[in-house]
Amino acid sequence: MLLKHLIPAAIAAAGVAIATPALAGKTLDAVKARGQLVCGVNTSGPGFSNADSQGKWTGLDVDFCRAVAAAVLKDSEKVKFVPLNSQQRFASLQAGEIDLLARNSTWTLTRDASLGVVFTGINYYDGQGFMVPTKLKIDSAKKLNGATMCVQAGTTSEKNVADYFAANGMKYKSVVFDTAEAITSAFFAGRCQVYTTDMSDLAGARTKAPKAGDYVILPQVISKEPLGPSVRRGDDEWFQIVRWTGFAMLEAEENGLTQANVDQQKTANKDPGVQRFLGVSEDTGKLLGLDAEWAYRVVKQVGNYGESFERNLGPKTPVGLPRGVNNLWTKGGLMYAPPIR
Ligand SMILES: N[C@@H](CCC(=O)N[C@@H](CS)C(=O)NCC(=O)O)C(=O)O
Repeated sequence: MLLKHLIPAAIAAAGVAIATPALAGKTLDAVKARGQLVCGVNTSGPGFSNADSQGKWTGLDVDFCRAVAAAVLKDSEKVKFVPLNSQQRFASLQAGEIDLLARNSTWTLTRDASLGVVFTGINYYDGQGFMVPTKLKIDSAKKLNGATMCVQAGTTSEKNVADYFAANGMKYKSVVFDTAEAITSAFFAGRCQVYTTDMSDLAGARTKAPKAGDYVILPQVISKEPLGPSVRRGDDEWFQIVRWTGFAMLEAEENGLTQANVDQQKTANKDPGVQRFLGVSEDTGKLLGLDAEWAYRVVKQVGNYGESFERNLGPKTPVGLPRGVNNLWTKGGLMYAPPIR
């Protein structure tokens, strides 16, 4: 082989990367200039995003917004939360009113390809189900023929329920609402026999019932609802920042890095992967338009994915969901981050 062929081959074999720093995208510039991240969230989704009486927001999606603020603005508190109902959410993102949408939204082809938005990942694997009053003594979704169905406008739930009933040769009468508030109060007031939405939503809604035991969630899961954040199309740099922030939360968990131990681990843990992740040995932030400690701050200020899950949705919370498929791939779940290197 000629020398001129050998040299590029040798470089490739040695895995020498030619690193080019990311150009700061316009969203990153705008967020930095503003000193605040504007994040679209659910109006009231227990475990996902909820404001208390002091206006303090908590939830898995809220934590996601805070993690991006920690990575970009070095301060997880620098977030303005904009509550959006199901129909408003993508239009608001497309119109530039928010920098990021983190609002229990299902990644579908139509949404990803036609709404001017792109999903950056999945922060909760869900599926659609049904909740009914216990007193109706219904134990299966297959027995819902002829039921009145509370459903929210602008959701995948509306479409999936139509498919499910058609596929099973059953009929239903839908009662459509625009907000979670309206739908839960109507359902608990008996205006419809069934409430259909994502399983996590149903568990959250049940915490608002006058008596949780009066309602039962049926076992059937009728769809795949991969919930994840999305950003506006056309800003690849911003997309990368948001996507890798999600991965950083998973990678931290996989490496046993928590909010409580990350400072100690920064010096004590000599694993090259951990040293790189925390910005001690290498600067992975440079390629994203961030600094070396971006991932360290996500863990320090917000925590890893598992910590966020446990404090917002886990068995010890009122929502009380098991980790299930949302566990790490190393523990039998689906959560998997590509290498941060
Ligand atoms: N994951 C489904 C459903 C998400 C959804 O919007 N669910 C309703 C169920 S009540 C909700 O969260 N509403 C709260 C609100 O509108 O603020 C989707 O993306 O369409």
